[in-house]
Amino acid sequence: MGSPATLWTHAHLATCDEVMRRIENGALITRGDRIEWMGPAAGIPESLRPEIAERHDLGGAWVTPGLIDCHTHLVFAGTRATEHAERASGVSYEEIARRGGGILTTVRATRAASEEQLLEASASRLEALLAEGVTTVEVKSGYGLTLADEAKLLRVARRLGEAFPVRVSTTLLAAHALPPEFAGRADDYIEAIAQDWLPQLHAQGLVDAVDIFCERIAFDTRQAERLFSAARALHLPVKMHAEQLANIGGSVLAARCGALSCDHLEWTDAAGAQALATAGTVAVLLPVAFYVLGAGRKPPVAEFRAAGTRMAIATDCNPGSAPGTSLQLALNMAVRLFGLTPGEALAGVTRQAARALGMQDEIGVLEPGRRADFAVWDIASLDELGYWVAYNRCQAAVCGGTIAWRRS
Ligand code: DI6
Ligand code: FE
Repeated sequence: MGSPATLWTHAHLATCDEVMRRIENGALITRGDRIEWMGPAAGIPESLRPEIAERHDLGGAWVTPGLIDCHTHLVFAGTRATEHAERASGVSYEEIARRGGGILTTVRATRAASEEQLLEASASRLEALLAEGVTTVEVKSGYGLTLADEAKLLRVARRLGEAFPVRVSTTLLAAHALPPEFAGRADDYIEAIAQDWLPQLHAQGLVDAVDIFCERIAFDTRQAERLFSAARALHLPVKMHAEQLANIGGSVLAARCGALSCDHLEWTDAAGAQALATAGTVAVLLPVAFYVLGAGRKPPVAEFRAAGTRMAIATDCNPGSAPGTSLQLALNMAVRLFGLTPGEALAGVTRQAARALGMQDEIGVLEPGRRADFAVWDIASLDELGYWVAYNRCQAAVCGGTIAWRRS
């Protein structure tokens, strides 16, 4: 009872729950922003029929939970097309970073950009994600690296969440690179974030989680531990970028600290996989970054499977290692390059991605009571998700029971 209900018929449902249940010839009833009922179309409860005020015929499409992009650096200014060209002629990502380019190139451009300019640039990227059926996006800071500039990035992320029906989850990644102001003083920089920036940004309601880039060219595990203890004191969840370029012990530490996710993981070993599985920390795989950097090593998917590590997939949208806004392409690459099954890849952008954001009770699965976020697909079989290469099969994206985007 209450607000009028909406009936979505002539659909095949992929619930993306633990058993990846499918309901062919199904229907959904939503009310407000929630799923109220779902099941075979023949079983629509008589009691609900009189309350249906709106109907949508989905024409035999597949419906999945709205996709979740659980790792992006969506808010940035400028491009790194020049560095991309240099890498094509053999200069490595690490070399470019060591000489003050890489992330710091984007930091300079982002500091120089106004909040409005950043909002405009990021909005067009978010629009592209939405048009692929993405209804929740995580957005990291990390291209400001001063208190004021990190706040600016996080405010843009929050404003995107207000301007779009898409849910935006924000992550403070001030520990992304050492800014020039702190050259040679990495410990002092971590202290500044831990003691000063994080509490202030949190008090402004700008931080949903805290992340750190744990690599030889960035920060070590001791510094990660320090930052995580500051996050814990504020009851904020933590995440980590680890083992993209080398293994310096990040994933084991992330697991020990109960991180929501540990991301990249090309250099993770069996012990890391086991630690993540035991802790329930999601391994977020980022195949677009793997592809763009021409990385020589793949994440240990067989070890993850053997250990029972949950695997999610994300775009890593950023101007350096993953300049793109296609979660469908990431899905295809996860299957083609990393050997995930289409089912694992689909779970990786729905149920597992929700867990990587700590939102598993709210989104990521089609189930009565959950938020009515779903994507409608112009496909005959679910295996087509992960099959097409950069060919958008999304027909409509529904956020909180309302059509947020539809193919014209
Ligand atoms: N890993 C990544 O994939 C992004 N950040 C990070 O720590 C890339 C950031 C960039 O190159 O701009
Ligand atoms: Fe990243």
